[in-house]
Amino acid sequence: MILLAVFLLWAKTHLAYHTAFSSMKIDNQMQAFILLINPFSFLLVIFGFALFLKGGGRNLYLFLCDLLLTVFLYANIVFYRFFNDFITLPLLFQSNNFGDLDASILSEMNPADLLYFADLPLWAYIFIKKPAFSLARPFSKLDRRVYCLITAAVIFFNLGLAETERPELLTRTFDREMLVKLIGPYNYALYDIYLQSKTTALRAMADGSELSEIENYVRVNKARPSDLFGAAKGKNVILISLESTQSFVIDNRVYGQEITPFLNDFIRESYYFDNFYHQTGQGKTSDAEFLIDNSLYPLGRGAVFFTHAGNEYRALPEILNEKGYFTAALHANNKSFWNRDIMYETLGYQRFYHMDDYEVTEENSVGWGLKDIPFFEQSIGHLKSMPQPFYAKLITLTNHHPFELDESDRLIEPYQSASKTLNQYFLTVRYEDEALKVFIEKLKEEGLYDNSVIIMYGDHYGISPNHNEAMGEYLGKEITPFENAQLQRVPLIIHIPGHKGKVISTVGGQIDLKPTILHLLGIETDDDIGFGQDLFSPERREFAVFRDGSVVTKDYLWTAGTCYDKESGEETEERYCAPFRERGAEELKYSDRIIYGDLLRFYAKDEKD
Ligand code: GP9
Ligand code: MN
Repeated sequence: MILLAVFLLWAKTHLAYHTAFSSMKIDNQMQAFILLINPFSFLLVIFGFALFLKGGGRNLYLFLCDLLLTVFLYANIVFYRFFNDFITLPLLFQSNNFGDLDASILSEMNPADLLYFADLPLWAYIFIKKPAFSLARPFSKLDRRVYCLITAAVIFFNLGLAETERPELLTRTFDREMLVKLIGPYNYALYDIYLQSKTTALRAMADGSELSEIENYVRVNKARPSDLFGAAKGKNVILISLESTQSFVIDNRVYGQEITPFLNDFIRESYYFDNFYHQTGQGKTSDAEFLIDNSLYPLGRGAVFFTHAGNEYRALPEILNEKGYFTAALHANNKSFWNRDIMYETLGYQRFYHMDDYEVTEENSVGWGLKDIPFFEQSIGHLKSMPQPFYAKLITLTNHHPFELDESDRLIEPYQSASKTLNQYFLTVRYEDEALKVFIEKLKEEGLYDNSVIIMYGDHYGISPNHNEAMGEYLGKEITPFENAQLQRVPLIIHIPGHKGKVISTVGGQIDLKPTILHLLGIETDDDIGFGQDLFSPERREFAVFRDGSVVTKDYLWTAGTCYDKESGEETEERYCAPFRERGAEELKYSDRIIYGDLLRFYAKDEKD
C-alpha cells in the first residue's frame, strides 16, 4: 500500500514534469536521470511514517498525505502556468504578486487536470470500505529497517548526484528551477520553509533602536562629493556587469595579442579605476548587483538575493524612479536565477527583460545561454523602447565558467598552460571585449551614446586559486596570499560624455558605486544608509573590505591572517593593519545586522512620519 502511494505520487509528479513544467530545460542525460528519481527521496520518507501505523489509521494517513501533496503539486502547476516559476514562501507573502491572480487562476485550470486527482476515490474507497488487502499485518521491525535503509540510500544517492551535477547547490541556492530539477518540488518546499523560518526569527527579534548606532557610524563615514557632483545630471545610466572579468586582463596580452583591445581604447576616454575590488560572497553576480544598488555588503553565507528578498531597501532604482527615471534590468537568463524576478521588484526595477524577452536559439547560444554579441544587439531594441532618462543594467554571460566558446567566435590564439580554464578564459574575455565594441557602436548609431553615462564593472573573479600555478606562470610571479588578494581587483570604467580619460588609483570597491552614481547625477546622499563613499571624493578613505574580512588600504593589505606592505608585497607588523581590519569587521557586522534584522524598515518609517 505504501509503495503504491509512493508510486502514484511519483507518477503524478512526472506527469507534471512532462506537461505543466515542461519548459524546464533538461541539459543532459544526468539531469534527466535525477529528475526521474528525485520525487522518491521525499515521498519515501513521508509515506514511510505509515509503517508505524496500523490498519485503518494507516489508510487514513496515506489518504491524507496523498490529498495534501496532490493539492500542493497542483497549486504549483497552476502557479507555474501563470508565472513560469515555483511557489516560494516570500512570494506568497508578497501580496502584489497576486493582485490580478484571482481571475486568471481559473483560466489556468483545465479538465485534463482531473487526472491528478484520479486516485483519490481509490483511497477514499480503501479508507471507508476497508477491503481485506488494505488491512495487512503490521510491519515487522525488519520491514521497517529495510525500508529506512533503502530510503536513506535513495536520499543520499539523490543529493550526491545533485551535488556532482551542480556543486554547492544547497549552500548557495542560486537557481530555483535547478533546485526543483535536482531535488524535486517537495524537498524544495521543505528547504524553502527552513530558509524562511530562519529569516523570520532573526527579523522578529530586531527593533529600531539598533539602527541609531549604525546611523551614527554611517554619518561620520560620509565623504563630501567632488566637483563632478551633477556632471551627468539627467543623463541615462547604462550599467554593464562584466561577467567574471578581473583587472589583470586589462592592457595585457597573450603571446603579443591584446586580450581587451576595445576596452584598452575605451579606458583612454573614460575614468578608469585600477584599484577597484569586488566584494562578493557566495551570491556572485547577484551579490555584486546587491552591493551596487544598496551600498550594503552581501552576506557571508548564501545569496542575499534569495535569503532577504522580502526586506525593505532603499535601492538605487527606487531612488531613481522618484527622480523620474525609468529603471530596468536586462539579462538573457532564466528570470528566477538568483531569485532576480522577486528581488528586482523589491529593489524597485520597473522592468526586467529576461530570457523570454530575447530570441535565444541553439545557434546564438553557448555555455550558459545567449552569447554576449546577440545579447547586446537585441538589448538595443529594448533600450530604444524605454522612456528617457533610464537606468538600465545589462548583465553579460559568455565569460562565465567554464568559459565555453564556439570555434568561430575565437578571436585570438589560445594560451597554452596546464590550466584549460585559464586558457579558455582569455578567449572568452576577448569575445566579451568584442561584444562591448559592438554595443558601443550600436549605442552611437542609435544616438544613445552622447546622452548616457556608461559604467562597466567586473562582477567577481573568474579564475579561482585552484589555477594559481598557471596564473603564476602567466603573470610571471608566484601567487602568494597577497597576490591572490590583489587579483580580486575588477575593472571599473565610468564614461561620461565630453569628459577626458583619466586613471584613478584610489582604493575602492563595489560598495562605493551607489553614492558615486547618485552624485554624478546630482542627487544628494546625506540621508542614505550605506557604507560606500563617492569614488571621486577628494576626502574619501582609501579602503575596501572583502566579504571574507580581508582589507585593503592605500598602503597595507590584510588577508589570510597576515599584514602585508603593499609596496613590497612583503609581510609586515600586524599593528599596521589592525585599525583597518577592525573597521572592516565592524562594517560587515553593521551591514549584516541591517539585513538580518531588516532594519531599514524602521528607517523608512521614520522618514514617512
Ligand atoms: C546567471 C549569471 C551568472 O544569471 O548572472 O551567475 P554567477 O554564477 O556568475 O553568479
Ligand atoms: Mn558572475
